[in-house]
Amino acid sequence: MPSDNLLITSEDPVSSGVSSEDDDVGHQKELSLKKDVLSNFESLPDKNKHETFLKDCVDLLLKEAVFHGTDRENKVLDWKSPEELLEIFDFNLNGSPSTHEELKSILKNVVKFSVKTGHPYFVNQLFSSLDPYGLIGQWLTDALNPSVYTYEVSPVFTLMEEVVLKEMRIIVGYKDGKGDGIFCPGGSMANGYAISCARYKFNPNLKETGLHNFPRLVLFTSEDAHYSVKKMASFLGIGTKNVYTIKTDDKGKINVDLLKNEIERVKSEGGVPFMVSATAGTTVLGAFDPINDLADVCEEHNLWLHVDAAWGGGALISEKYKNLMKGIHRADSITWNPHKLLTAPQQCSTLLLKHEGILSGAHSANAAYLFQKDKFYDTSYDTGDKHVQCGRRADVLKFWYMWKAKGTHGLTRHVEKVFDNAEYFTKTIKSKENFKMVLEEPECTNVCFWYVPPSLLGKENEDDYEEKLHKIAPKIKERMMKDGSMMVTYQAQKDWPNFFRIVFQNSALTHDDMMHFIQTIERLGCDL
Ligand code: ABU
Repeated sequence: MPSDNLLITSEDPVSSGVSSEDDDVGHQKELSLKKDVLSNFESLPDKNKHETFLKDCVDLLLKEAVFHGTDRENKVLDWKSPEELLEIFDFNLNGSPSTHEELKSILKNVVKFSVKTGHPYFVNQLFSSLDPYGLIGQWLTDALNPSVYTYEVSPVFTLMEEVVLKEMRIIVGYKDGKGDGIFCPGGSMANGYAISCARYKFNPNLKETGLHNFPRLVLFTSEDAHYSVKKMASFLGIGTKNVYTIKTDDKGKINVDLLKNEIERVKSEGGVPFMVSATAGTTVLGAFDPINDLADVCEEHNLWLHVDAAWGGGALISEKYKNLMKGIHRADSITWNPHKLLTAPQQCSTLLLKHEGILSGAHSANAAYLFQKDKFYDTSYDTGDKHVQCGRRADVLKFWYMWKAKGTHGLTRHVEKVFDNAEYFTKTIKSKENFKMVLEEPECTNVCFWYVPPSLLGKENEDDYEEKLHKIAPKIKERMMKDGSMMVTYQAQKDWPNFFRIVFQNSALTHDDMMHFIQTIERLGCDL
């Protein structure tokens, strides 16, 4: 807890170097504790001082966060409102250092009040799970604390990134794995990079001249695409109004005929289309846009085709499911986040490109203090300048290490198991009268559905049915968070009332777990 009692004043024997004659053993102990704590400011591990502390902390994390936090017998979360948490958790920072005992107790509290996203019953987001190999890769990344801009600082990670990105391009189907790629801080940024590359390809002069005297550039995506496409268009000066969102069909896929009409309309109005951003696995419904059809349109109009496969990309690793993204090798760029379907720890996002040189052309700034051209080694390995970031985490290691641990076959088994769970869950709820699907045939492992409580069963034709159904999912969500039993998200979309979106990406889940989810929702909602 707060360590104000350890504040050292100028009168203090430790700082004055004077010890009184009647020091007893207790006082000596106190003094050595104070001395120990006073050296906390030094940023270097000291074997005598830190080895036991670090081992204790790792033990604590293993016990509390890793094993306790992922045990089905335990809660997914210990819900506290912001007011309650501010009251019981010591967030305050003050002038004096804390003891190791205090620091360990703080760690324990951080775990206690955090959501256990590795818990099998955390099915709330497009990420979950706690992969042991990914975890140790993440911890090693932090122990080495590299920044992947130059080979001199990050030799292993520089080469590792190139190997992983090439393997991913091979899986995508780019010829001989050729092209380019980067690790990005999240899928939104990867989509932003794609827009930037597409624009650079459209006219490289823009890098220096900016948008001044440029025509109105327009890009197209579906109404169900991730919101980052609009955000990034705004960030890059294109403007959200120049992102044309095309309606989706009843499966959540972009309507290609409408897209064609819109391209013609924009051209007739003096706009200049330059890009289509398709989605492979939409955020809510998990729909896959028809990539081959979009590639045909892009070829005809000379547009850059980007595929946001941040979520669905993992399915490429399975022969059984890669057909969902037929034609993806025709895309100019692809966002693929291994931290989603493949469960690498957060964050692990990539942008893959078919073309070489565009990333660097669009983003390099040749900072002479960092990317010296007269280094003693081949400076083409100083890959950092193609990123807009300078300092950059090595997100590759955890994923590469997982891949080593499981082999490509293991990653395939993982993907096929999570699809099997999604299919089993779907089949089961379809057979129940109190569950209703949003899409009859979900394509990915996010399944959207309504739970219909007994009070609303058979009342679909009543005027206030949808209004009442709209309130069911939020109430069940509140109850599950308060009892800590599971976490699944809900949303309203299009003109549908609130519905649940459950997401499967933990390959340790079983069909019994699928039944558990169904029974938990029924238990929490049967009286509504
Ligand atoms: N790309 C962010 C996805 C957020 C979510 O639905 O989990």
